[in-house]
Amino acid sequence: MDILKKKFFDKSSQLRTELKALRKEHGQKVVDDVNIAQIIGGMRGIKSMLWETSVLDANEGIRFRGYTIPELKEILPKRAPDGKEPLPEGLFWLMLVDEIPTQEEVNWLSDEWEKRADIPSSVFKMLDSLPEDTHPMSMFIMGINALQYDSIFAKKYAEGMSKADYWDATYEDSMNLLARLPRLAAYIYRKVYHDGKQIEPDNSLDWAGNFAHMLGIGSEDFKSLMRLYLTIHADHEGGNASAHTAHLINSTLADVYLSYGGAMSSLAGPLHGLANQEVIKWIVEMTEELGTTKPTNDQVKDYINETLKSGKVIPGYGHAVLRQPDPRFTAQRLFAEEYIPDNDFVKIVWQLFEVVPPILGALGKVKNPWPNVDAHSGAILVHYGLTQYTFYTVLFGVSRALGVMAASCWSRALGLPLERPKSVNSLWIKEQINNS
Ligand code: HAX
Repeated sequence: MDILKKKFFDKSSQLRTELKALRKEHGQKVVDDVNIAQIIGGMRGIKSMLWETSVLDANEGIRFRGYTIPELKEILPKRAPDGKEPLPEGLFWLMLVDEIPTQEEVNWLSDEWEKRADIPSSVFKMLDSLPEDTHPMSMFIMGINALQYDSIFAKKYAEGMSKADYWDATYEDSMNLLARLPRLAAYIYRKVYHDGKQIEPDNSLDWAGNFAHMLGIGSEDFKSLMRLYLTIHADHEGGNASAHTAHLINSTLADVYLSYGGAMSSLAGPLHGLANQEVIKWIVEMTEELGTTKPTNDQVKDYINETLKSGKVIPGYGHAVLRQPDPRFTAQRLFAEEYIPDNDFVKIVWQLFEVVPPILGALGKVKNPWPNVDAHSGAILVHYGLTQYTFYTVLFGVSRALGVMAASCWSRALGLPLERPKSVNSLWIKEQINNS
């Protein structure tokens, strides 16, 4: 058994025993109320699922196993020569076993993923057969599903695997799929935007650095950006649409290829991960309409009001849980301040941070007028030459895999059951009101 798997087995066995006892002794304790607005309003805030890897606070933002993003930037292992940004391998380790890994442990994980990264040519052939205008996220989802034939969980289940071994097969599938995702995503990028001229992996690099290399943007600064980007987008507790989709599908004992593929379908919606492409598209259209990349605040205000008047949302602003600027936005802002402070699009992103919140606040209905994770990424990616914004949600998806896979391992190790909340109809709601 490898070192990470052994640690995971020990930790998850212990929690499984604890949770069993806790449920037996305290299972009937009431911990939350639900009101009608929550039922009609997309189950907002209803506490109803177990998710170990991260917790989101409305004001403070995300904590991964108790650590904020600035703390992770300090303590997760890094890589020379830049050595400033955390390695996503370290975050996966932390989410999976609740320990900050050593440099050696992270190097082991990079090597392990490198060994597992091969993708069969049948998957590439399938992608090559798709119509040229297929959206990269659809290609990504099809690629993930095309890899499912190789699921260890699915094979072992068909052979009669014991419940006690579900965690093991899920761990192996998760490690294999995580290893393959940068290659799959880079293949799609090079196929769609660079005439199919592929770049072979550089196995001396780490997971994110190699991804940057295979995309064809090999500068050290871009590799650093990818390390940061793939770390901060990884997990946002379990209730967000992509993570929750994975959790629901995986609870049926569908393997992680199927559940993560489903998560990516959720991420592909414009109210969720597709917002990152919508933000830069909206900014580029603004500069084109105004004829300048250095607009005044009044010009920007007019453009925002025009967007709102036409019945659209301001992409990159608002959040279902957060009530402050998203720390993932701030992390990207700090990166841009350090590396590319003079970029015009970056400056527009900062200008929007000043101009948008008062306008959204004045509408009186927007619960969070502050920027979310998607408000910043596009401007930085464009600077480094990744201008093809229809690819941006794939980048987000590669990162989200870290959280979804770690959480899926925990779900199977803890023996979490099939998810099955109760739905109600409007008649039932009216009866509750009349009976109260
Ligand atoms: N621009 C304009 N109106 C907005 C708004 C925005 N950025 N954010 C919220 N509102 C509106 C809502 O559309 C809603 O209007 P109606 O009552 O007329 O339907 C009202 O304000 C109340 O919404 P809310 O309770 O504040 O927000 P929700 O929890 O319902 O929705 C969203 C959260 C993120 C979907 C929302 O803020 C939004 O649409 N933002 C723009 C899209 C976006 O950036 N999405 C990415 C979110 C982060 C993420 O998941 N990244 O992957």
